Amino acid sequence: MPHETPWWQTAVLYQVYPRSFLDSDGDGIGDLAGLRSRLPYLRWLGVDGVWLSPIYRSPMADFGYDVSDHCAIDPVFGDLDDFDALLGDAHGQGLRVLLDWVPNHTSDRHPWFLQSRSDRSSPKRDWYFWRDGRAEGLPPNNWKAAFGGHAWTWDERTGQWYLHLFLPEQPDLNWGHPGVVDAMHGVLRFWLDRGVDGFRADVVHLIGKDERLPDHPRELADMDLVGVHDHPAAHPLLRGIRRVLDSYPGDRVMVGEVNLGSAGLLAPYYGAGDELHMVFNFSLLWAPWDPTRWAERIVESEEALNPTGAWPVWVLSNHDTPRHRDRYGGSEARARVAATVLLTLRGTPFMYAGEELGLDDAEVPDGVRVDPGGRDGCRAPIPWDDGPGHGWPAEPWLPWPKGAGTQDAETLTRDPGSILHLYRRLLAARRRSAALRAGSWQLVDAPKGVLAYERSAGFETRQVWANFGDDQVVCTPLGDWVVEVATRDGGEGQRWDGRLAAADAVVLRPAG
Ligand code: TEU
Repeated sequence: MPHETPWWQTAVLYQVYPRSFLDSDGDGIGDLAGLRSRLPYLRWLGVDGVWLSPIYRSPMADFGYDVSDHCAIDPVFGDLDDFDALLGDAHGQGLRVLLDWVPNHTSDRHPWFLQSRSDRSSPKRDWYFWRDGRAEGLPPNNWKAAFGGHAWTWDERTGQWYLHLFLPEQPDLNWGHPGVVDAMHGVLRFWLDRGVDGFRADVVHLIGKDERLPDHPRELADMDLVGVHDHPAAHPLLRGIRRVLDSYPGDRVMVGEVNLGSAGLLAPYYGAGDELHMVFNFSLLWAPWDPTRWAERIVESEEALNPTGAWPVWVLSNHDTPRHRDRYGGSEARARVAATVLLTLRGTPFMYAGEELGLDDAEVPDGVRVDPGGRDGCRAPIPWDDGPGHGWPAEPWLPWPKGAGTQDAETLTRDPGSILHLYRRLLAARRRSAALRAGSWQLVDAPKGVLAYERSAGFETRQVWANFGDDQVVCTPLGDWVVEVATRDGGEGQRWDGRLAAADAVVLRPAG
């Protein structure tokens, strides 16, 4: 069978946090109709698809990552008709749609959990993890929850503890029970039948658990279990999930969130091409602003994934971490350099809505914070214009990001020198170049403070030179190059003289 590159390997995907994208009905919370009205903007920008953080019915203890009905849209976002309209419009405009799928846990208000907790003899009892304590008042093991405290909550009615690696409102599903496997496969089918292009699977490594639930080693006891839990039981489950996706036409995709440190630990989650299609690599999201660290992590990913044909994924920001502009000291110049690297690496980049506007976080005072994990700052609403309401019909649920006064989509669209236009040029350059979309990746020797690499496919070559430093540098590339994209005004289309200002980057094509 001829091997065609699947769409998701050449795509750039864009994460939408639906509560914060755009409100259409005046409740201050973003919704599906708001997003639908901005699809032409995404098309103009040049991304290939969106991933929506959860839109299912939810009590919102974790803003949608606590699902109480997997097959209904939460009324705050709209309904299934709104979803179908969004999906139809997106497809009509050539945009793919990925949903967030939350397999590790449900809401404690999900009917499955309500049944499970109702009685020790409930047929759904073992859909979740119920255990006796080690002694009076002592939870069954030493596991800690990601948001603090024990990963166990005592349930008075049936006199046992239940497991939750996140909030007590998010009990863990027991994937060792075939009923859970069937039900969660059914959820995938429900959305695949509706036409979604795939899923982002939330903390999917956690579904594989040793059913004895042994204590976490003492030396790791204070660590977030989410970041170290790596059990072989996940792999057959992932193969089963993959078979569900593969039974549909059209290259449906699953990108998994596997929160393990290094690329070497992520590689097994691709299986032999029969588990996750892609796994988020957060190593740059966690990296300091230092080109040596970036180079190490990119090389590590290449070495871990390339030999098996596993396809890398890059991400700088998401809804769980301060935005990268913030992490780099608030510098827009650095954010421009970071964008240039993100969109020219080998692998599928995931952007986080608003990074193309160079947004930083909102300052969210203590009394206004609503997220149990304190992640409100990066979830601030997107400013669409420079009016007082920034294009929102009512005051949004969170304060505006710090730069909202000048960094709205409309203002930046009018300014060809803006970071928004830089993203657009980078996305266009990637789309036109097989070397950037799918070519090999290799480090190039560069002066201190500069990250440089070459991408090539067949006879086509591109180079990227990115100065992370605070001083101007002069680089001496081999050969003659023309600037294809520059982070600063001017220079595009001209022969490159090797000069990079402080926090400055270029994408180059061979001259002639
Ligand atoms: O996040 C999982 C995760 O490990 C984190 O980044 C999490 O924010 C951190 O451990 C909290 O201390 C995913 C989602 O992206 C996140 O929004 C959810 O809250 C979480 O799973 C639970 O579903």
